[in-house]
Amino acid sequence: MQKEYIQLGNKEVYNGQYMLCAFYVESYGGKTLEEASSNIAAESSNGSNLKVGTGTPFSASMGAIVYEIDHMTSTVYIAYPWRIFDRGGSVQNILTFIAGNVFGMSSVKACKLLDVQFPAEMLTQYDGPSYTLDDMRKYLDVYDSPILGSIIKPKIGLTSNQYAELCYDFWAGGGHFVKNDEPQADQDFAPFDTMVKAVRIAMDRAEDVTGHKKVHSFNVSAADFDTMIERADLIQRTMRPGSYAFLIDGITSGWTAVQTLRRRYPEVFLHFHRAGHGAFTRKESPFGFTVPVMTKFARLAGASGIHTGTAGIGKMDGSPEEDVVAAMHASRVGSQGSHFKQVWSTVSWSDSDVETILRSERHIWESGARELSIARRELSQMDDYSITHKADWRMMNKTAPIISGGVNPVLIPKLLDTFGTIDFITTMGGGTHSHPMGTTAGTQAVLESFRAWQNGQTLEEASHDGQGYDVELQRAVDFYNKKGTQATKVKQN
Ligand code: CAP
Ligand code: MG
Ligand code: MG
Repeated sequence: MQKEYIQLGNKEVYNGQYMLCAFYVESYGGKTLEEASSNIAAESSNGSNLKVGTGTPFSASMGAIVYEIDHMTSTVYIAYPWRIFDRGGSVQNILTFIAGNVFGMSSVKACKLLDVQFPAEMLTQYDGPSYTLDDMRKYLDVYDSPILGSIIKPKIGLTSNQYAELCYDFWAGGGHFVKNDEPQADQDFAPFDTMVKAVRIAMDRAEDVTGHKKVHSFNVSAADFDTMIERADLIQRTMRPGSYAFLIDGITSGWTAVQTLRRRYPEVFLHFHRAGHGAFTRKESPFGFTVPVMTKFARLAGASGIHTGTAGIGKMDGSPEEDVVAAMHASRVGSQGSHFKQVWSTVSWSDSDVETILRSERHIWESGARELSIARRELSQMDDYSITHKADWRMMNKTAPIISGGVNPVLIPKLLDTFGTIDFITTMGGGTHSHPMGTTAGTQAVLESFRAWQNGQTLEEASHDGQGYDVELQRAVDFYNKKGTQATKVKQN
């Protein structure tokens, strides 16, 4: 055992100089949690599996500290002096330390990073989001509902014009936001540049017909950064400012791609798609980190929005304990994780402005989404909102939860009640393009379902009240109920 890393009860770790982590740990060969966690702390900070004679008192002070062990839950708490991380705000580097070699150690049977806490002093070293959901709301002039989005399906195989036509159909139906699907890139049957140009034409038509602005999120993930930047620049030349977002497959492209886009294009909504995360976030995975942890790092890296899951309501694995918490970590000034409270303000709690913001935001969150649009407008007139929004040196800007994956009009009320807010983006692919009357009707059913929720009506009442899109919603209710895409799925054991 490397005893120097075990410092149970050490209170220094709360002095703002340490990033705190909670790991679930199991080890092979009957090793105690002390032994296993001392090796994890060494390997994830300044050490290895053997004590070396080449260290110095300073290098020793840069070691991680195991400051608490909970034998009941097999949870170990490890504090990292954040000075060891690459200066200049590299999230990739933090994860290489704490979510790197430790997952490969032969003595460890499970090592899952359950939660992480960044001290306020550390937050100032990282970019955080620049262009936020509030900026997108302002561009779209949409405050009283989630941003209603779609993903064009089939996922791949359409030509650029066929793709753009479906964007038009969704936007013409009243939808706000369309994203490329995560694998869509530069395929020979839908070359990237012709897709972008076709989308611009479709967007112009839809804006003429509806009188409302629209946004499209283009996937700029690519083989190399030069190509990624070429695609981003092509989009900027073709689209109007504010009308586009950059989607990056953050897990398969990597954190450096995320931060490169954040730094080169601070005036663009950075859409973090997390395809591949299930390999290490699912409960069944003994190694990796959780969805709330991934979400926290995405906010630190500067994602304007990240997919945070549907809390098990849609088609993907997930739970309220993880996905609702992840949504709060993404978007709130203060959020409670499974092991730590995280405050995203870079000033101490004693700052009265921060307390006012926290109080007003808590009121908004707890008063539920129906009042959110009113409260958000009031808040935007309140002085302290300007502190949150304008002087981001006090706060790390928010990241928008993107709630997607098997969502359809029938599930919207359940989503809204589960997340208790309208301040997110939701995207529906199958849930709009499979509507028996087609994409536009699918979109109208989405609008009608949200309006039902907002008015406190059941879907049955809303689809027979002679207001809005009764038929489209009724057909959606019949179709999706038959499809058994109800919220309460029975989990396979
Ligand atoms: C949703 C989706 C998104 C998932 C990603 C898909 O399509 O486009 O990539 O939402 O999952 O390809 O499955 P549907 P998550 O609306 O047709 O399901 O949001 O959990 O990261
Ligand atoms: Mg997709
Ligand atoms: Mg109606």
